[in-house]
Amino acid sequence: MTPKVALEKREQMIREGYCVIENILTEEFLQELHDESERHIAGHKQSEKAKYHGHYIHVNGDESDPIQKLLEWQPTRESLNQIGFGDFAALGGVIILTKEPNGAPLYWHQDWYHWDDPISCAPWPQEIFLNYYLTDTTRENGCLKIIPGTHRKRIKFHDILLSKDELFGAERYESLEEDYPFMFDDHPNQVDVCVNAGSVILTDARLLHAARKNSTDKRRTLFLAWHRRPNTVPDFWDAEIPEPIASRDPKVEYPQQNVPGKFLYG
Ligand SMILES: O=C(O)CCC(=O)C(=O)O
Ligand SMILES: [Fe+2]
Repeated sequence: MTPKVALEKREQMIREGYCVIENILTEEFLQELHDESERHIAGHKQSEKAKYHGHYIHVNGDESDPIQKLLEWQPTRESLNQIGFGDFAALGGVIILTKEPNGAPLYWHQDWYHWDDPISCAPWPQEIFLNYYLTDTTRENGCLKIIPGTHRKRIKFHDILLSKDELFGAERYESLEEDYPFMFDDHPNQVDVCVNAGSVILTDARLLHAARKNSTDKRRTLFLAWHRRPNTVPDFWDAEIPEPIASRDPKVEYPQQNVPGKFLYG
């Protein structure tokens, strides 16, 4: 990656909340990961509760050599370094996620659990997930869709989507239908992020995202790896530091909160 491209990726992460690094895995390693995923899927029963996720399998690096190799993959580490994200550390495992043939779409959501922490208004990412795709993704087989900028800017969707508490707490999940208002709808600003097998999408945990259904007869598989950086201002940051972060007390423990509050600005 040239320094210019690396800077563009960083700026896209800050402005839009996602970016793509093409062809980060070799053909040989892709095959190894494919074999590893099929082995895990063969021994796994897809739970009815996970109908919108497909297979959802946590695997730690210490249980699997190929997964440990993925978590330490040099081309990824180099790219993160070049982008200025070298202080992001992997959380130790991956989630294998499929869309089975004719598999359901995934509802709109975001995966940030620290909305009550002032760090939530950081212009830079604090927590990201790396989605490594083992198959090409298209609008037909379950590509990721995202709404750019929603990691830092409140839109109407934030107020009308079911929160995860509402979704899981009231056991609505089991009865959630694909025509439930807004949860699976298209949004005028959404972007389909279609990639080649072996590419990785970096996504800010705060970003609103979903996945299309798989209307093909082939499984779509991805490896999702969570990465986190310390609660500090990144070295590359030379613009203004938002006041809530400048005055943030690092000793305070904030309870988990997936619903955006005052730190997501309108
Ligand atoms: O399976 C996908 O395409 C995305 C998965 C996801 O966003 C999640 O599990 O939180
Ligand atoms: Fe997600």
